[in-house]
Amino acid sequence: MNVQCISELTPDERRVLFKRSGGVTDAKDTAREIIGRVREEGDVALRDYAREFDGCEVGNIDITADAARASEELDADLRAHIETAAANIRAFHEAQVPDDWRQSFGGRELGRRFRPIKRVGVYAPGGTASYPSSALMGIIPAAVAGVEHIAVATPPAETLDPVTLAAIHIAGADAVYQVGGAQAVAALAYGTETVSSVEKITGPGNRFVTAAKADVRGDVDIDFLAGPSEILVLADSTANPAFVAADVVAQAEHDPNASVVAVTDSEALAESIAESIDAQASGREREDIIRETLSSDASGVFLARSISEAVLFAEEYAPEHLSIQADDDEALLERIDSAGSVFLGPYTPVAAGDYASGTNHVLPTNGGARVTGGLSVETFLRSSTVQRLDRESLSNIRDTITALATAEGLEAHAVSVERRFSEE
Ligand code: HSO
Ligand code: ZN
Repeated sequence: MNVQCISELTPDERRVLFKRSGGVTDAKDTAREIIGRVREEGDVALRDYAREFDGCEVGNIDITADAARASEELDADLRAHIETAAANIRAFHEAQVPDDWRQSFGGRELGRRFRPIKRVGVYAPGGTASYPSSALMGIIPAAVAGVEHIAVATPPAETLDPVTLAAIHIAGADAVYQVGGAQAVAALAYGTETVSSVEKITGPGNRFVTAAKADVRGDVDIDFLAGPSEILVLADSTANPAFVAADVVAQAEHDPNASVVAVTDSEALAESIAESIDAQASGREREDIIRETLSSDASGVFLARSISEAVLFAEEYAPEHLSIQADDDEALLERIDSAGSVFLGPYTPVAAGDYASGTNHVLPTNGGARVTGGLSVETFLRSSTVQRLDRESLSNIRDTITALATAEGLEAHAVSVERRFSEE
């Protein structure tokens, strides 16, 4: 890997780094066509698409019982580890549950109430990206929020991944369907004979899933459009280059379209990180994918002229995962606003958050961290406001309401207030 100086990047090179896109645009037309067919033909379309895209004949679309069985039959040791991860994820998400509140604002009693969305759909990716951990991350926050009906869609296969099925069951899904891609999103959004429709669809998937989520948004709610994994490690001269490289290589193995970046103000460290990345990529089971990710223009080791330049670079990048490996990591964190999930210090590998520390790994990519956070309990809650005024607190804002209503030409609004004071 070469080290590039931030100050020497061309505008085009900067654009590739900062305006990442998951290639969703190309998938839009296909996704729309699939959605249309699922809406018209229901289960028949789901079975046809399983044949065409997944190369398998689907018997039962509803595999809820198979997931329960997979969990019973799972190797006891692995099951215990899934339960440990699930317990840690549950604990962190339980701490997020907001309390309803009411407060007096000059006699006006105002408050907020939080209630779970009733029916949600969680997409659990399959194929080479079949991640039991993502099933836990998608389902547990919904369960903690108190969602009544959690439906899970996972792509069909000749043999479904038993570990993912078990994780889906352990996390607390109410219904499990074998349906993948844009057709899964369509089925969850509009329903078929077998799949009952939901009010919100969450979870990461391939670009067809993401394009379909963008398409159905409006008819149903969605979380956000997540793309391939990203990591940015912000390091100073005190960082251990082998640790930095290990985290970079780890996220690089997800997908050739992943983006992996290390940025530092130390030239010596930049060189050692680059060397260590090359060395650690060698011999890995997924070396091909890792090498492809590393060679992309959206990945690299970057040298800043100062730690401030490195911080600005990280902030502009707005990565899904930000790892800070520096002497005063808390001070650097203070200067960062845009990151999906932050990992501080040498003993906090991103893989800890990917699997078992308890935080969620379904996070905004492609700069989405500028406007949103990752999956959380709030993703599955809605809020309403509540208020009670008495005669006195209403009279305090009476003239203000009447003046604004009159300015808007809405006389009946003004009258609805004045009536309260004219009946004495
Ligand atoms: N790093 C991924 C999540 C994941 N890692 C699943 C391992 N398994 C999210 O960007
Ligand atoms: Zn990962």
